[in-house]
Amino acid sequence: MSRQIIVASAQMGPIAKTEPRQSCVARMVDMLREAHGRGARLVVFPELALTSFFPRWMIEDKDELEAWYEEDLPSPATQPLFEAAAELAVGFYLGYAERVSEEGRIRHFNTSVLVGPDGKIIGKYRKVHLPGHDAPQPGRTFQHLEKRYFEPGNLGFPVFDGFGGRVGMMICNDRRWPEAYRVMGLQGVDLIALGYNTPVDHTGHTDIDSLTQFHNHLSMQAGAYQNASWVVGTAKCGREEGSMMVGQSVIIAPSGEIVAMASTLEDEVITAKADLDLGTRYRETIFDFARHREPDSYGLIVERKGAGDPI
Ligand code: CDT
Repeated sequence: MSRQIIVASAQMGPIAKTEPRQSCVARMVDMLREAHGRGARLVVFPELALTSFFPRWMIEDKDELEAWYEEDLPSPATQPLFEAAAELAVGFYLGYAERVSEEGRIRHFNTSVLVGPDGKIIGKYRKVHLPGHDAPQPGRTFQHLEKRYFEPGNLGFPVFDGFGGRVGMMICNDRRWPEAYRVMGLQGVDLIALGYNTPVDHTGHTDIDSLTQFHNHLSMQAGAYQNASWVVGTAKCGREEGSMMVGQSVIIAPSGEIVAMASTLEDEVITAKADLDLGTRYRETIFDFARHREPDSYGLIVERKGAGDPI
């Protein structure tokens, strides 16, 4: 049976601080419809796609801060997206800030969900690699306070059955860490959906700002190739509340080649036909993990949390 599907990356331009969630969702529904018109079955939206990228601000007022998070999805504001997905039979990945009551306390995560073509949630992922700081850094025009506003994800890197294959999720900074891809590669991932918000000047070293876009693609292309997986990376981009963020959302084949790339810094849909069997030629040869990986010889064995297997 053919495992070819058309996948879409639905890049978003800036979201203003005052833009209501309903407006962001309307933008996403428009793009979902456009992607459907091009035959897409899966649409990948960005990280924290329902609001402006609020970790750039130090927010001291508790109520003001809590207003950036969502509880259960679909919420009244996001319902139209879930309904459009079911109507069109198009699934999606959506990043959002999650507030949840867990282990007897309120917790906050930078989260994504994978939604099936029936509009129902297939799986959830919580961002593991939180960049930035837990306290404001003096002298910075924009803060990056993910460590203050979120806890590291506690769901590992799960891979879900869906869209004719095995689908995993990452969120932004995760894409720079090879182990994130490898944990999913070891589970036979076919396609990794990920959204990002990446300020051009995120390192604080202006002399390497010009490499931001290169490193964005370098990480995802390497992760795709070394784990024989498709990667769909979707930006929220452009000048958002004064902070310039990179675009160039991409669809990357298991060869590591970019097969589609956004050309604007605005809302833009790109699509590609993804043959989920394309990874097989790598998985059965150069990246046949069972035959060629030698974890016992690595010198350092890291135990996977919650499972006994060495990675
Ligand atoms: N959102 C996110 O994770 N952005 C980071 C850059 C910020 S580092 C202070 C990224 O890796 O793209």
